[in-house]
This record gives sequence, structure tokens and C-alpha cells, in this order.
Amino acid sequence: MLPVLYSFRRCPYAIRARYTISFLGLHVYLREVDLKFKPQTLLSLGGRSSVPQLIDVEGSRYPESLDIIFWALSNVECRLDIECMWPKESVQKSKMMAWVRYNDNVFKGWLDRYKYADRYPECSQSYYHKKGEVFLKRLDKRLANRSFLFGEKVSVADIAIFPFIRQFAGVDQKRFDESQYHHLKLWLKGFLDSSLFKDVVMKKHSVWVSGREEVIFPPNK
Ligand SMILES: N[C@@H](CCC(=O)N[C@@H](CS)C(=O)NCC(=O)O)C(=O)O
Repeated sequence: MLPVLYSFRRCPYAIRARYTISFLGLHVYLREVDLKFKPQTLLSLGGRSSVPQLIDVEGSRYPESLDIIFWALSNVECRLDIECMWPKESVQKSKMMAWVRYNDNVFKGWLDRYKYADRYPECSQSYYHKKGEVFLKRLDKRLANRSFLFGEKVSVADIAIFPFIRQFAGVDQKRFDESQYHHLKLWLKGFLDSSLFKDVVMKKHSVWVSGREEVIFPPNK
């Protein structure tokens, strides 16, 4: 018996949850959701039915991607393994969360407007791009003298943010590739080119149907 993760392959929130789970070597049953036809088991939980959501083996519910990341961190066997990813000092934690919250509360809004500019005709797409670029610039500057946002090892901040930068880049890949954000591009490439990302996190799974055999994620080797 494993915890259940409701997920949607392309969703940046679900990507950060799946990345953390696989990065930390945990296992879940992955239920790929069709957002237009959500499974009854998800809907019947009540309240929000967004993905990702995790239900642990005791039946406790983790309804947001950050909840799932912290669930994963609290389930690793050895604290030493996560010291760089999620340090003990509360000042460091607050600093990491400040980056994540800016991503979620500010950048994500500009990303949506840039991506779906036709739905927000009050301003131009290039205006939304410019607004989003404020974050790209900050990230690039930060990454100029370190490999990851908080040093030489991947942290919660990197994992929580990179799926959104990937999405921003994907709106106009050529424009992003030709941009001046060399450190940011390198950082993103490191994630996207990794086998963990390509072969595990982004592996395609058919939509989960109640009663069908569960998909173990990541697969047991
Ligand atoms: N704050 C949530 C956001 C999750 C979210 O917005 N997921 C989208 C897919 S990317 C979704 O489920 N949309 C359909 C819905 O909300 O019903 C989290 O961190 O998990």
C-alpha cells in the first residue's frame, strides 16, 4: 500500500511535486487525471479538486503542491540527506520561501497572461513578457555565482520554481533561447536534460481509471 498522488503531467505544480518525490526516493501510486473528467475518488474528497493532491496511507490529505513537497521532506529516512534541500535554520527557510512565494503569487500571474495573452487583451503580450522578465532577471543574477539558488546543491526553491520557468520559456522557445539570461538558461537546462526529469518525472502515463492496476511512481528498478 502506497500514498496516492493525483497528478497531471504538464502541470507545473504537479511537476514540482513529482520531482521532489522521485528526487527523495519516495514512492506513490500515481493517478494521472484528465482535468475535464476528474475521477470520482478525487471529487468525493470534497473542497478543491485541483491537482496535485496526495492522500497518505493513513488517509491524510495534502491538497497543494507545497504540502506535498513538505510531506515528502518529512518522510525521508535520513535528515542529513535533505540538509541542503531544506536547511534547519529558519532564516534560510524563510529566504527560500520568499523566492517560492514570489514565483507563485506574482510571477505565475504574469506567466499566465504572457501564455494566454489573447484572454487578457487589456495589455500586449510583450508587456506581460516584460513583467515576467523581472523575475527572470533576478534569478539570472542570483545564479551568476552559484549553481543553484541556494548554493551548489539543489534546494526546495529550485525545484518549486523551475517548472514555471520551463513554462515561461516554452511560450516562445526561440526568444528564451536567444535571451541574455545565460545563467538561468544553464540552470533550467540542467533540470530538463536530466534523466530524472525526462524519463521519470515527465514519463507519460495513461489517465487513471478506478479499478485499474495502480502505477507505482517512480517505478521500482
Ligand atoms: N495552489 C495549487 C495549484 C494547483 C493547480 O492550479 N492545478 C491546476 C493544474 S496546473 C488544476 O488542477 N486546475 C484544475 C482545477 O483547478 O480544477 C497547488 O500548489 O497545488
